[in-house]
Amino acid sequence: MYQPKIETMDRESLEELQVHRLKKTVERVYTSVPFYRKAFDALGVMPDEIKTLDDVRRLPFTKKSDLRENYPFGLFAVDQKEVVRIHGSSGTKGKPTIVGYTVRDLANWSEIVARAMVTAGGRPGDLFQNTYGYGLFTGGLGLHYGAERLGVTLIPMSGGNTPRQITILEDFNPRGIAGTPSYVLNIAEEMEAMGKDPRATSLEYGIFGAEPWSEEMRHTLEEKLRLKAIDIYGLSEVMGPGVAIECFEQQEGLHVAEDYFYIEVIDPKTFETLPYGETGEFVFTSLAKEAFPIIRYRTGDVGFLYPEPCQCGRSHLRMSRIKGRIDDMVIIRGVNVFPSEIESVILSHPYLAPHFQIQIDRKGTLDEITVFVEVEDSFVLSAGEFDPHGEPYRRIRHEIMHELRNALLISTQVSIHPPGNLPRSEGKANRVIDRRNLYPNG
Ligand code: DLL
Repeated sequence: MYQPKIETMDRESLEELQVHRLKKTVERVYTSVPFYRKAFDALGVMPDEIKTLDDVRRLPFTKKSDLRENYPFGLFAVDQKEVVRIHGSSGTKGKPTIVGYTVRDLANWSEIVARAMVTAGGRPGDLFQNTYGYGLFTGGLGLHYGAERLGVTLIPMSGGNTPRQITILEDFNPRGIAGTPSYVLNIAEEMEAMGKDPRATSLEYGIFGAEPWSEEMRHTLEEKLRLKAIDIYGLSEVMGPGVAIECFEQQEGLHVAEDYFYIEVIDPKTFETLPYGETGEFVFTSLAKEAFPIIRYRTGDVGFLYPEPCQCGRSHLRMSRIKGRIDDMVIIRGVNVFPSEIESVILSHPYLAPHFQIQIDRKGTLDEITVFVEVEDSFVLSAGEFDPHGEPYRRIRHEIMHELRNALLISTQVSIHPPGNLPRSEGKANRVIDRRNLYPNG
């Protein structure tokens, strides 16, 4: 079995390796990136003062806006000629955030993804369908080279063209698939619409991530496609997919590739590092990157670190599934709500399709949520032609409002839609329509 010793290394040796790499990284950014030199100087911290992992807390944070302000190559620590690949993340506003990789960075990344694939239940010789988009997005090429490194027969489908995805799935019989949970769900539904049975494919495991998804979404995918749904996490600023992944043995918590990344959880208000078990914002420091080293990157992703080791035997820390992004969190009368909590309610409902969108409006000084949901065909069959004012539809709408209220402790509006009416995803699903800044004065 491909399981490098590093994954089961005792904590002491692992932390020794982390400190060694951290020192080199800190030295590298201080000498090669003016942005970091300035930030270190402003805090009065010199690279040679960083001697232990706890010293990381003395280092400055890096934010997405710092990448934007240094667009495109201002945070690179090597000459552009040494950068052999560029990736980026589109985000929601303005220019993409750009990152770069040297030859060694790409080799390390492939190694990390190869390890991740094994952790997910993959093995050399597998056929594997990659539906992550190829391009500036790290999903496509990241999985691609990791799979090749492992010795997997990789089918580089990229996203979209769903009928062709289905043909390949049926003709090639892959054991594994990768994609956003929302897009692979879309493929399964298209199969059903064509009268095919998505449970009858050859798939045994799916590597899903790049967007927040809930435990209920996992059940839906596992049920619809009869496979094991594994959560993979990553972000371009830190590397791309593979920063952390669940093990197929436990499927609980994502093992962080700690030999390459140092993880912290901070309180986003006080910036204090939180103990294991407490929920806050994930922060990463890269330990071995050349082209784009990053110090204490504030991901905006919310979750916690498991205090106890995993039963699978890997010694690397586990991060929780991402609850959501701080930017997507809505605060309604003091209660924090993440779209994934709404997803959990919708996917547990027998008559709702696993699709939804959330619209946030500001009425005066108050935020208001409207949840757009879609009824299943089976409901229309029993309730009669879709009519949002008709009795069965009004009843189900009230039922959902009630369930959302119980789960979220706030009231939401619900807008009910006929089957197939809400947008389907071909990559990262767009769950939140934020209209708060459209009419800032209410
Ligand atoms: O989404 C990298 C990736 C590709 C991860 C394929 C997994 C699979 P970015 O486009 O830079 O990179 O977006 C990163 O996506 O900060 C999270 O908010 C979100 N995200 C990524 N993985 C997960 C996950 C890729 N498993 C941003 N669960 C991150 C929840 C995720 N959110």
